[in-house]
Amino acid sequence: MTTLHLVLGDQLTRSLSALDGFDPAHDIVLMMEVADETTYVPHHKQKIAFILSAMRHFAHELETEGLRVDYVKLDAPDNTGSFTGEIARAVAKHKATRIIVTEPGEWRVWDAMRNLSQQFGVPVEIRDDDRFFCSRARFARWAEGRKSYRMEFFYREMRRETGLLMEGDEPAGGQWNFDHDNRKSLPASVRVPQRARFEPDAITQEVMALVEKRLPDHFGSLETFGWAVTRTDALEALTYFIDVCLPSYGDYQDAMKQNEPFLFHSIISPYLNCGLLGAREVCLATELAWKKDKAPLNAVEGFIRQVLGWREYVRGIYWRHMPDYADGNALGASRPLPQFFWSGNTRMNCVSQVVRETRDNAYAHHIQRLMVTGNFALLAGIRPAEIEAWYLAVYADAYEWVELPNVHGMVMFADGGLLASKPYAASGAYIDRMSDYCSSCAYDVKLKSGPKSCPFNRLYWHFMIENAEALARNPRMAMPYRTLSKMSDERRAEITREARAFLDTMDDDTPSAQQAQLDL
Ligand code: FAD
Ligand code: DLZ
Ligand code: SF4
Repeated sequence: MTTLHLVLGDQLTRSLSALDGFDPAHDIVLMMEVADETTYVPHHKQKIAFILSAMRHFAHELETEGLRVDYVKLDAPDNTGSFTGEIARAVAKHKATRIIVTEPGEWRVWDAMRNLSQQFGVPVEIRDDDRFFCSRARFARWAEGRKSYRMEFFYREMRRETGLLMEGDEPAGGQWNFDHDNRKSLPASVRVPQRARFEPDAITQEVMALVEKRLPDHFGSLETFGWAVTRTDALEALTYFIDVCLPSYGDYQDAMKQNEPFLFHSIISPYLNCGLLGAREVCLATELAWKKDKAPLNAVEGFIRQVLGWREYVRGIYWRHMPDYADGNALGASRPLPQFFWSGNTRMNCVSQVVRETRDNAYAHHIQRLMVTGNFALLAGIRPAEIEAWYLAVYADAYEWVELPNVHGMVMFADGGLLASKPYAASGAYIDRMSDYCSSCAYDVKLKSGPKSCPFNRLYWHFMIENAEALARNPRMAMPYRTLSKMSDERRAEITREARAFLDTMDDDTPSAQQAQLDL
């Protein structure tokens, strides 16, 4: 009587529910590297190498502990290339009579797993993923009867339920929210901490060579690979964050700086999402830093809000509304994704910086994702499915359950306001306030029209004009629409003309194309 216990690439946690009750005498852990997962979007090379290397290290740890692991490598001769194909082979090979799996993180994989039993004629048990604070059922109870959701109310319930940063029934420090203190730009005098790279070991190097050989055209560079691929190293990264970066995390949470991709962020999302770190342990560790006076409350609350609040909230929305959630396009956005999202080849310095850092690191921090590339995609009216596929491909932490609500809901407002009460649309002034990008840009952030004016300024008002029907009645959009109503017809016509001219030629907005025009 052999039971197959599946461990997927984002389930690398020893206490995973699928491993409960594992019987070393009879049972087998099945782990599969499969072509389907590496290519369903053109994942960044670092993302693939990170996941496969972390999987191989995790399998090795299980084996060292005495568990039998059937580990299928990507280049194994009989590898069928899909989860279902590999499970079918393993069921036959081990004469398995039962399959156990923890609920997969993505809807498409969960859908495939729930049909396995019928396909193979063996019972399949799908267990809850208890690595999250809020189960799917718990979120459904919270969401019941609400037409739209607001993170703040969900988060307060989670704080009460977990007791994190609580003093009795009251929030620590008498306040739930320190966002107001957490919007500082970065003064030039503040030194940004160095980040250590984890040197690729033999296993990682083998995986990197495999990725380079099989997927040479995927986005991104492997040269700068420095991710932790074991729990021990991921814990080291967490400790460094808490000791060195956390005290300033709150203050500079929204800041951006030229050539400084990490600032005071934790850079632990890939580890949390693949299971090397747990959400509870990182929240408790940061809370402890506050209790020991090693980090201020605005920093620790700001961090816990992201993990206990936003992370659980977006997952709840994903599972409550999939598979239909992905289909919406409330603003009817229809423009194709420009090439410079892959090349970084644009004169907009902010966009170019974020794309190039993304290519080098498979990472950008939240405000870069939301207010630079995201804001641009929103203002330019990029087709939601295209920009969603981009975000899913390019970041080491990207899995659909967390990427989709952030992009579809928070960035593109494609869900019509289910996740956020208003679109995060902003002109160049926001980017100028929160970064030093504008001072080295070919465009002038102070100009609102003309060929040298910042494209974010031109596109901002065009976005408001184009989407007036959907947005003008939103009370949180009252201010921009009041300003718009005072603009003359001529000014509106000029905005539309200039924005369209930019949008129609934006892929030619490269330094070399501009030079070619000057040379004519
Ligand atoms: P920190 O700033 O140090 O934050 C700590 C942790 O909080 C993160 O590790 C992450 O687990 C969590 N967190 C913070 N913000 C969010 C959020 N909005 N949603 C969910 N969790 C959050 N995060 C992903 O993990 N995967 C994604 O695919 C992803 N796609 C995104 C796409 C867009 C357009 C936007 C705006 C945000 C996206 N995020 C995503 C959220 C956030 O940008 C990243 O979690 C964060 O940048 C990761 O870096 P960090 O670990 O240094 O974060
Ligand atoms: C992202 C990813 C990649 C690139 N490769 C694999 C893989 O070969 N095997 C695997 O088990 N998981 C991989 N993953 C992560 C999966 O896509 C992830 O487990 C599912 O999306 C969860 O539903
Ligand atoms: Fe970005 Fe505009 Fe600033 Fe250039 S001027 S960096 S395009 S916000």
